[in-house]
Amino acid sequence: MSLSPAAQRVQDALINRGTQLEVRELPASTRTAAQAAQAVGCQLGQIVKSLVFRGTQSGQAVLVETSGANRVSEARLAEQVGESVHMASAEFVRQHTGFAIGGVPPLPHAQPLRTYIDRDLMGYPEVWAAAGTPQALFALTPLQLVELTRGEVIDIKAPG
Ligand code: 5CA
Repeated sequence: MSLSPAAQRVQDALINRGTQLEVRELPASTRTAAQAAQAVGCQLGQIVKSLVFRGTQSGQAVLVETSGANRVSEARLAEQVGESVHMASAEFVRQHTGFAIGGVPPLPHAQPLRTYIDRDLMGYPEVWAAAGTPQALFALTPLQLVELTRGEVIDIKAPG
């Protein structure tokens, strides 16, 4: 079945990186982590949220791959990045990733993004990430997520 253009861009990147990972476009919305988990029948924690933050001073984009069950601690992220950070605007997200919020994938991006990965994701055999649109996802192992994003695995969740 043919994919929408944004989902196809993700599928092409996965092929180009030498994987056999397969993008699936679903009939249901996967715009939020909860919807995504319901659509594929996995735990909320297995959904990969690709969240973009912006360095307050530098303006640099930082990508955080977070478990769907967690909130990102901006304080912990700031420690890693070396400056305070805040959630990026929808426009900034599109500019730096090439995708709209709700479908931002771990790759490919309009510009290379410094990437951190929530350590909690490493505890699952399989996780699901957005694939370019609010109805597209793909499954991968946490190790594949690390390899594909060249991200750094850190403790990033907000306590509580
Ligand atoms: N497809 C789903 C599951 S993979 C997905 O993309 N979820 S997500 O969590 O990665 O992307 C949605 C996130 O975008 C929200 O959790 C929220 O942090 C962020 N967001 C939503 N609206 C805005 C907005 N207007 N400006 C900035 N960030 C936003």
